[in-house]
This record gives sequence, C-alpha cells and structure tokens, in this order.
Amino acid sequence: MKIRSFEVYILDLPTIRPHQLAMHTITVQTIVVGCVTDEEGREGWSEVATIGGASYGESTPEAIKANIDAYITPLIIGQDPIHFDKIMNDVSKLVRGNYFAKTVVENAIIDLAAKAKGIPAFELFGGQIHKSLPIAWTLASGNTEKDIEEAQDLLQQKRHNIFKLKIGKGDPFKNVEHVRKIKEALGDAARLTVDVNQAWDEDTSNYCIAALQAAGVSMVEQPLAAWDLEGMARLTAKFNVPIMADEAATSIQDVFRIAKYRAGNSIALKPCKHGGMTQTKKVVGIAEAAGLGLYGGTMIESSLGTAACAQLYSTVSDMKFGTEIFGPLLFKDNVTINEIKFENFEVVVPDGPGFGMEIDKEKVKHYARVFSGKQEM
Ligand code: MUC
Ligand code: MG
Repeated sequence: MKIRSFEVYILDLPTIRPHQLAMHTITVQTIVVGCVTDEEGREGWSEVATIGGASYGESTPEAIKANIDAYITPLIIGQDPIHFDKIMNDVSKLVRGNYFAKTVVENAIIDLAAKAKGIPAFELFGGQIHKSLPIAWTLASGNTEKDIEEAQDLLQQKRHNIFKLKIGKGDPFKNVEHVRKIKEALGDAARLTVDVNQAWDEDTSNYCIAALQAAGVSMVEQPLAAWDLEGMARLTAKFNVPIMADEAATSIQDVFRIAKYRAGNSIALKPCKHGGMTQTKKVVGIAEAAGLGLYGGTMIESSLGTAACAQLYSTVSDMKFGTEIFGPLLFKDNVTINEIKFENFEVVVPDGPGFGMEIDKEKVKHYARVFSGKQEM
C-alpha cells in the first residue's frame, strides 16, 4: 500500500466560552486537519491546533497548509505509511523546522498505518501503559467568582480536580491575588497550577512566584520568554514549586538544552511543538534521562487531535503532572462521530483502530475555510 494523496483543511471551530491567554482570547479556535489516502482508498486523519494566528507561535494555520502543500506532500507520495519514521526522516532533510506541519503529516500517516493493520496507534509506540490519565481544566474566564464557581461545579461532577489558571494578561500582582483567592476557596480538594505564557520578566517572576508558592500553587508554567534559558534556570534553582518549560521546549535539541542547563525542571509535551509523535517520544526519553517531570500538554485540539495526544501519552510511563488534553470539552462542536470520554477526573484513552476516532466529513466540510483552489474530500 502506497500513499496516493494528502489534503489539508483549515477549520474554525467556536468555543463554549471565551478562553483568555496572555496573548489572545480564544472564541473561535483554528485547527488544521490532514487527510492522507493510500492506493486502496484507505484514509488517515490528523489535527493540530494553533492559538491566535501568529501570536502564540510561528506556525500559523495558513503557513502550515501552504508548506505542507508546496514542500511536504510531494515528498510523501508513493511511500509506504508503515515507514512513518523513515518518511519523516526524509522530509526533515528537505524541510527545516515547520514542526506543526510535520505533525499534521506524520500523525495522518500513523493513523492510516495503524488502521490498515487494524490496531490502535499506541501499538506502534510500544503499547499502552495507561487506560486513562489525570485531566486538568483551564479556568480562563478572567473573573475570580466565575472561575471558583466553574471549578466547584467541575469538582462536584468529578470531571477535574486539577485546574490551570492563565495569568499572563494584565497586572501580575492582581493576577496572583486572583489565584490565591481561588486556591483559598478550593482548598485541598483541587491542585492549582498557573501558566504565564512568557509574560513576566525576572523581577516580576521573583516576586510573584514566591507569593504563588506561599499560596500553595503546585506548578508554574513558562513565566519567562522562551529564549530566556538562563533566567528560567535561576528561577528553577531558587524556588521549590516546579517550574515548567512549555513554549521553550520545542525541538529535541531545545529540550536537551533545557535539561542540561536545568532551565525548568519539568516539560509540557505537545506533539505539534516537537514535530510529531516519534519526536515526542524522543523528548520523553531526554526528560526521563534528565529527571524532568512530564505533563501531557495541549494546544487545545478538538477530539481528533486530542485522541492522538491521549494515545501517545498513554505510552509514557510516568506523567508526573497528568495531562491537560481537555480541548474537546471547550468546543461547541467536534469533527468526529464518536467522542472522547472524561470520567472520574480522568480522560479515557480511545483504543479503536488508528487514533480510535471516526471522522465526520460533513462537519469537516461545514467548518473548513473555502479556498479559491479546488478542495475535494
Ligand atoms: C498553553 O500555553 O499551555 C494549554 C491549555 C490552555 O488553556 O492553553 C494552552 C496553551
Ligand atoms: Mg503553556
């Protein structure tokens, strides 16, 4: 069986409420969906999400699609999907960076290869260790009372007992007070983490992390700019609360440098940042060897991309900080017929063939942007 075609779609999916980050408030989340077909007519599907155009990272949806269409698709036609690592190795010789684009391509090929064998994709990564994983929710309404209410409701439903607060926007000192009040209201019933999304300088971090640590926060994600490894190393050495690298932890080489200089003592995994599932497993290896704590991160993918993350994370032995792959719960609608289950504070790892999700082509068509060129499914 050989790869016959690769199509890329850009979809805009509305969220159930505004989701406020340091650089952007999401009301419509843009995802990029890939579909690979083989000569027998079988299909593999993949998804990556992006946040706020170019404001979160360099890979915009438009660039992902353009670079796959122009530079990656011609390299994969005629190849055997089961050789997904070899295929991506060949691609990487001619396409630098472009980690999100490579993830769309590799994940679709993996979905196809696993479906053709009638096995879940995690079997191609050594087998499933966890059937379900702890799942955090992000409180990001921007309002203290609303966030407390939302958290209490979710605790009662047994949906989440880990909450992340996005505190990179606005006055850092007011934001720390916002976190302290939420922690006080929830007490020991929930674990609270924060994500600064690179918004603070080192002085602000020194003051605010001390206050967050005193308030009982259990992890601080990416307080400084992604480039500031030295500053991250100083914060990691200074505080007991774990400091997590997210935007800084992209390529395997970047993660190696973080490990070497201890520029963070934990890493947020996201296949899209690392360039696919194979690269993510390499990141896991580096982190395990260096004693860095792992977190199953998200770019807020819908059910399709979340299933791929869940399957890969289920093959990681120790996910110290659990996961945050809550994306499907934030969307008003999904592009798959089946849904991912969330129960007892955990996400249940899909275990059907491929990523275990059945694509809803009508939904893909409905939410896809229309281009002047022909788009067929
Ligand atoms: C990020 O920076 O971690 C993940 C969860 C969330 O609310 O935002 C994303 C991005
Ligand atoms: Mg983050």
